[in-house]
Amino acid sequence: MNHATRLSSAALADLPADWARPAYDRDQPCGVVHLGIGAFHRAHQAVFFDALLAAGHCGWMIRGASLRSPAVAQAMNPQDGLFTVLVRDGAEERPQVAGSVRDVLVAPDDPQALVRALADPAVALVTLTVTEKGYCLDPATGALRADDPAVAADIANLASPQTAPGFLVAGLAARRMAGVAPFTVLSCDNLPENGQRTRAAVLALAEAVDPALAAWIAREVAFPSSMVDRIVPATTPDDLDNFESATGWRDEALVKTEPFSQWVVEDWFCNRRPPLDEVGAQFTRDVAGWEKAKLRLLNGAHSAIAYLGGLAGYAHVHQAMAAPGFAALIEALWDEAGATLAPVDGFDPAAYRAQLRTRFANGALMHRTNQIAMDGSQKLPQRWLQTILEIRRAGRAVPPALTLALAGWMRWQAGVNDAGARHSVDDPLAAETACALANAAGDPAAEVRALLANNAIFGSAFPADADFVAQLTRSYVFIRQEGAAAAVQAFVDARD
Ligand code: CS2
Repeated sequence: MNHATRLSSAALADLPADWARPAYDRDQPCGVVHLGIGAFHRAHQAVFFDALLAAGHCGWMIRGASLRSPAVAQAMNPQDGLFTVLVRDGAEERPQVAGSVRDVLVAPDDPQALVRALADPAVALVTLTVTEKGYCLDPATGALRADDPAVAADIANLASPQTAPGFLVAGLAARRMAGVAPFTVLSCDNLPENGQRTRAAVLALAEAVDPALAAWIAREVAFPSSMVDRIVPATTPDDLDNFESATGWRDEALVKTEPFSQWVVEDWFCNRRPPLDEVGAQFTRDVAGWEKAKLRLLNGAHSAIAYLGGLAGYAHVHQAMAAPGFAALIEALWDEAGATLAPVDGFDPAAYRAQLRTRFANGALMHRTNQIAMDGSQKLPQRWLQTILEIRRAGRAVPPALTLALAGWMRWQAGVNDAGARHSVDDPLAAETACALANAAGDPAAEVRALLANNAIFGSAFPADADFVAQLTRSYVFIRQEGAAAAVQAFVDARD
């Protein structure tokens, strides 16, 4: 067996000549702290900052932080923060080593170290990818979940925070005390008006700790919204091993992704603004339209593929997209969602849809349906439910594709697919959905009603919409009896 070399600063010069790598001085201040340094951050924001540093803009190194697990720190710190981005499309594979991450802190190991990093005057920007549930908000109302034990712990003891809003408040409090200007808080999660939501979470937590601090934050801190887009499947142990045997390099922090990448950022900063527009991002006054279109078209379709495709036994997005009926179902879902979108300057829905067809067909990504199926309770409101509500409030017919997708989510909660194979339901509300199903004692209509009664996900309008409940129940019963593959086929046949 040959011995692979682990990626590190010392080994940079030995990389294959055609791999892109950082040629800039990495020993410069961190202007960014990133909360939630997973694969998505590495393949998206960190690549933009790598380009910024490569273009000669100084002071934009990133200090990463994991709020839960030490895994990323263990992968990246021995590599001096370096990692490879593998851009994959068809047979084409382009490795690029990115250098924008300095190091990674593990918040639970040393929360004060992260608060100190946030208080560093060189830091002008805090970016976040903490996933939907990381904001500790009620998915239906967007209010801070004061009943969450971690939120309650942060309010009781801000000296040792646990949550993302808690760290932001503690970091801002330290800066205020020291007379240092606040950082800009930039959410990069798939939530509508993610800046406003982050602001609401931070202000609610600050208010509970110190109303004067909350007032200062409300006055001084910018919380731009942003739309982020790049498909980044979770890296698997096989990906690491295959990379090692193909190249002779071991990279524990490798990420694989698609060529496409987009970042639209609201132009609202209270501290230095990184000139991201020079490296392909867009600054705009109004991100809401972009976010809504991306969430309803890309993510909405993704979740439909995840549940219906997963139930039908397709492990990967491209396989589901090639299966009978799925492409037509997704077109129907896009028609339904597209009708709720107001025109956005610079956004061409037809071109976007065409691009999505190609992106979803990229088999080299091996994007798992299971990965997208995670945390559905946190994703459904912005991906499907708001769309359905708007359609119904406008007095229009129940949208059948979105309704079928929702029936697929409901069936997914049972933890068993069309073929009887079991899957785990990876969701913070999994215990609640399991309990709802158990209480319905095998009656499908009662199962639908029990799941819809979950206020945190659905609010109160859905159970009261009789036509919608009837159609949802029909779709659910069909999936339960015939399977999701047959339900998708029947949906398409009925439209022909
Ligand atoms: C996906 C997203 O896992 C999911 O829920 O829908 O991560 C999706 O791949 C990205 O938003 C693409 O930008």
